[in-house]
Amino acid sequence: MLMSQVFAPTLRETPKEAEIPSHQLMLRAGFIRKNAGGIYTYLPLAVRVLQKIERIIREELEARGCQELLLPIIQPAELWQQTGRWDVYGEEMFRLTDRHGRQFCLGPTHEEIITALVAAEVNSYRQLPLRLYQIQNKYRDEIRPRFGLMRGREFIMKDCYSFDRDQAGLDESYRLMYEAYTAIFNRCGLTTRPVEADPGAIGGNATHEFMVIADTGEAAIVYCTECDYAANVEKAELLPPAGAGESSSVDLPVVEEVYTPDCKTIKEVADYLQLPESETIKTLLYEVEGEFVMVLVRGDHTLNEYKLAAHLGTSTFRLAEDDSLVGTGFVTGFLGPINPPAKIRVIADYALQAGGPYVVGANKADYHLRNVVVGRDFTADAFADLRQAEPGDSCPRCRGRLAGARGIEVGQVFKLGTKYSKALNATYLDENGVAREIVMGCYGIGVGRTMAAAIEQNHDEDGIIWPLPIAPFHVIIVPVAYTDPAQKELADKLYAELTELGYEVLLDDRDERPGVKFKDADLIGIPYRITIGPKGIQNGFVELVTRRTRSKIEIPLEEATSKIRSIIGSV
Ligand code: 9G3
Repeated sequence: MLMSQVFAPTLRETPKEAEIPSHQLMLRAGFIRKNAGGIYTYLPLAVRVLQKIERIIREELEARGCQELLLPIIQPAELWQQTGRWDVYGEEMFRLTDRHGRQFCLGPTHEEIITALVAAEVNSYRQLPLRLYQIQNKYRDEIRPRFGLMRGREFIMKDCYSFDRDQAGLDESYRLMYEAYTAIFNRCGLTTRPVEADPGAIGGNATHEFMVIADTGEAAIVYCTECDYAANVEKAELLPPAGAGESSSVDLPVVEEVYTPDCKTIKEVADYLQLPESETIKTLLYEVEGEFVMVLVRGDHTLNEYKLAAHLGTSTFRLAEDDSLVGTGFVTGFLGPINPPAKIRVIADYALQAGGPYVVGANKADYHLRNVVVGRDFTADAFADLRQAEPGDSCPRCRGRLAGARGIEVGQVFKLGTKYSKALNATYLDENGVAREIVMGCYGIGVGRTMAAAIEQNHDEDGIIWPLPIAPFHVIIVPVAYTDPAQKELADKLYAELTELGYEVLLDDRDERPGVKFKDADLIGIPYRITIGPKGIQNGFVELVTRRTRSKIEIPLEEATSKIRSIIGSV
């Protein structure tokens, strides 16, 4: 294709609202344009990349027995009411009413739709396993769409759903999808890391997120430096501390009250008493289904609310507001587990089974208690894994050291179980004619997010560096002056020969200064550039520049095509 014809309006300046490289570069290189917050137009160069990612996805899924279908974007409210999710997602769901006053949503995901389809059409074990997928726009009214395609309100997702007879069947489908995802992201030239994640509201029992490791990633992950354990920090498990509860407290000083005027936060108390935050206990009061629960973590640790939800067996809880403490006797900033003003359930993070003595709130304004020994001066109703994992913690699998990284979630795989098949009555008759619930899994890939993540992982100060398998074009031929007949003849010849070999070639035929053409080629990120200039013509060579390494080599004209082919390889 001729550069003068490509609709890729490039920008010299970086638009100020773009904060991360992929967003900045896709705007500057003419890949996307914004229509509204979180809603974008994909321009031709972006569509070429999306199509390559989608082709890789289709090949890997079809090779594992998945069949593509296309589900409606407009979804009737009834199905979501049957699964009880119509009121769960609130503002995030785009809702609309048709001319007859019937309620619909724009599909944020398709569990309901696909399960209703299978419930209606599958009734025998002979039809299972069934794996269906689509590549389709999704709609989620994000409160703060940002980072371009990373967090949009309309985005392209590949969503796949597996339907099996039983858990063993689901385990097999899950394994196949996990394997497919590894292949897909490898073939896209992306380094991803699957991490254990928290199933959240979707339900089900197991889930992994495929993360592209990038400093701009929104997800915080920890991974073990010794084994292959990795997890989203929301989910990362921690073991009880070694030697928990062994320390004898016989000769430790008794609890004493200490005046800590207006010291409400852990930092203020630790600073005032001149001790590390690790020797204090953070006391949090939660309202859980109408009753107070006291949650204790070490002062320097962070409570992980996903783990609290898992321990409590519900996610409907919230931190008690100050005004809801009025009249209860609890004093904000001076809360503690000793002599609370009312009988209260106390749960504590594992870490408090060791260490100490600690400082805790005295349940009295401006006072704390010191020398508190867990087990002697108070005990919790339960000790659990409640704190947020951090780099430096011990791996829950091998006790190796955990390291931290940021990740971009480009895919996720879920074991759903029967949550949706139960709600929508998707059953099959087994060999003995007994009705059984279908066991489901669901598997998503953010296609636009994968393109953006590829840029986050592959760019430099001059622009994008596309991995060859998903590059919009493989080679760009840049004559210094296409108006020069000799350069034009050579450029056209190379273009024809490389195209004949199956490469996708751009030819920059524009009457622009060479510097402008080179900069555009670097910005757009075409993996290989062939420069044709007067010196080259004279001395019989062309120059091949590799975008990623910036290496430049001169190739004699007569062997240009074959040499270039040996360097680029097959596509
Ligand atoms: C909603 C809204 C937002 C949502 C959901 C539902 C996330 C919702 C989770 C999933 C799970 C999997 C199939 C492909 C892979 C991911 N945000 N999720 O269910 F109504 Cl507004 O989408 N779905």
